[in-house]
Amino acid sequence: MNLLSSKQAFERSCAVIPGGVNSPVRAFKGVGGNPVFMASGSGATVSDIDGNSYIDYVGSWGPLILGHAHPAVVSAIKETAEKGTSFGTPTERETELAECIKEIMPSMEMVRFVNSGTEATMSAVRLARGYTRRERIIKFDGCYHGHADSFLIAAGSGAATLGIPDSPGVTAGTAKDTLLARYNDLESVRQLFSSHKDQIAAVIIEPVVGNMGVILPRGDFLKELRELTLREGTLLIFDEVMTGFRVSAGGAQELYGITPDLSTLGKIIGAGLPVGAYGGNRDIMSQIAPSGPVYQAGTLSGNPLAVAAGLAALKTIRESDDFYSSLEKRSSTLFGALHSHCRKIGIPTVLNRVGSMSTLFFTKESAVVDAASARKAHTALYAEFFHNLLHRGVYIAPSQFEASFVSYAHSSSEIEKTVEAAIDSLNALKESAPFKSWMQ
Ligand code: KE4
Repeated sequence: MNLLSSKQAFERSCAVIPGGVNSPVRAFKGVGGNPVFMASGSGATVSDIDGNSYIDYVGSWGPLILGHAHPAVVSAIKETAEKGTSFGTPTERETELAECIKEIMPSMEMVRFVNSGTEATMSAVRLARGYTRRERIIKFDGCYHGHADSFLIAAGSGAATLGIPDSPGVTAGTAKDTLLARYNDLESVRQLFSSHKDQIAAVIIEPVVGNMGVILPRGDFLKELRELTLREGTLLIFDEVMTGFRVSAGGAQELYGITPDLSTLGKIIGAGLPVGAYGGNRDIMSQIAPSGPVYQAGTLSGNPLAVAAGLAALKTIRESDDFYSSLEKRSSTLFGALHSHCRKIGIPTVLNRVGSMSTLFFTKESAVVDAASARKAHTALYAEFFHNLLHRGVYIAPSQFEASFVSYAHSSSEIEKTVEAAIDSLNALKESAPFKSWMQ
């Protein structure tokens, strides 16, 4: 496979863009080698600047649940652009999109649009602090909520500890207000509440984790977290930037039957254009300026193009009578085939999947249930698997700690082709030196 133009393009971009990319995970640091520069996409396929085509399971990291360049989305963007790209005034389409979200996710009685998932989560946390007049938040080790300072906090030693900055530039003053718990471990949350009584404004969680690779909530974890936060007067924020409209129409909150106080959205509601949103009940959301004192603003928030794309996507999803059932079928066929082949040829793996988001962990652990168990995965083997697939025309997430996604555009023949390429890739992996030394 010729990747020369991508290599040259990367050398060129590294001269003017830090790391040659506009978001770190695109740089292939998790799998090695040079990133592939894409030129176009259509349906389930992307094509790079060397003319290679790939069946795409990244889907721009989640937004493209309809696939690339869906006709309804493209024509909505075209028609809107011809009437102007932004006015900096309210427009009726924003209200329409908010009403649509509220109908599908009733916990979001009121919605505010922003331009990214990060803006949504940072605004939701500010709102929770303003509403409760408390300062600390709890997040879970390994969960990612965007790059706002409060979220860039690594786990210190142990699971329940004061946060330490995960990035230069995050001050100790910020870090001290972010407490860390362990995902799927309610006791680690209880400990924080008892040691910080009446100080915790919010617990923010990825209800299904996508950013440690996919990790599912176990048993009554989410239900008990909801009950605990209600007892403590702490707001529960479901970060559904990835899971919203992904794991079911109404997101994880519908799938698991939990009503959070605030939810954050992104990705799919923009169908590939920059959108984020946060929302919750009227009492809380009315605290947001200009109806209340908690300030939040944005030049292009709710801009016509992104709103038109999001409306077209949600309308297309709602008009389909088998959207999530067919996604479920295709996803279970694909990932089920991969996992059973690993078992057949003796490659230790754990498959975590909810609907069309999934991660195959190369690990000897019996289960991957939190950051600690996820980090035991053999990232070099994942990297080998990634490149084996890439050279067979299949593009999955370039990191063991990310999710891969099936879209509605993935046809059964593309799924079959992917299974074939994956079986070849796994057979080759089995014969590789890293695998053999791992199994000694
Ligand atoms: P953005 O600011 O990247 O739009 O959204 C941040 C965010 C918030 N919450 C969750 C649950 C998320 O998954 C994200 C962003 N996800 C990553 C993929 N793991 C975006 C990819 C990237 O960083 O380039």
